[in-house]
Amino acid sequence: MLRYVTTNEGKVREAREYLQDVESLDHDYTEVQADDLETVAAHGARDAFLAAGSEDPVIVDDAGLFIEAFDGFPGPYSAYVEDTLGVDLVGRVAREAGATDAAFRCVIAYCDGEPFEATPEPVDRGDRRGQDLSAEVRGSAATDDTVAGGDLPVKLFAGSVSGTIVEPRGDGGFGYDPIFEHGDRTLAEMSPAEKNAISHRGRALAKFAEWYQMRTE
Ligand code: ITT
Repeated sequence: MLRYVTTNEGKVREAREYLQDVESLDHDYTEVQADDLETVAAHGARDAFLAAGSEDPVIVDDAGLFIEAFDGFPGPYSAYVEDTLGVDLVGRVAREAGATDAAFRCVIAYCDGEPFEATPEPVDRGDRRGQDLSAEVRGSAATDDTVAGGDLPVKLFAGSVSGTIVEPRGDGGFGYDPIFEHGDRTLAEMSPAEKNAISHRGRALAKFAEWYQMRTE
């Protein structure tokens, strides 16, 4: 059984549209401080796989709001900023600064303790930034000797959606959805299926679900 490791029920609701057999696992994995979602998600997936103490595969999803004129802030710090400033204030500051172009990004990290077949997707970008990743990009890095502790192979799936920061509207979704407009509606004004069809998470989940089906066939 695939486990979606998160403390956020909203994420699991969205994932169920793509994955029939998924259980949420409420494990608050240690979020490393990093300036990219990939690193955070990869660490989280390894941590959760080991903590779960079973053979079940896990996915961790790290997401964030990236405001263009603020150099991507709050980005990987979106949860902290939501808890401290709050969504409404982030929206107000962005609008007053004229910094309304933004994107949501989501990275799903998968770990089942096993290596992966060669694939065009980068593998295991978590711990070795700055080193030669070309072998990983070719898919050859996930060999048996990487299957240990912090070096567990992780596969990453990314999705993004661009939009505009607006005054809060709508009561669906979660997090920053009310201040993020795509087309003429905020994500909080969309049904879960409509949000999934265009969202960062929906796009990452669609890629993951297709790959996971092949892996489990
Ligand atoms: P877990 O880490 O336990 O999965 P979390 O809510 O902390 O739960 P993230 O760190 O990925 O998850 O979330 C970063 C922030 O971005 C957080 O404030 C979320 O509310 C927000 N966020 C993530 N996905 C979102 C989405 O689809 N729509 C709106 N806000 C989102």
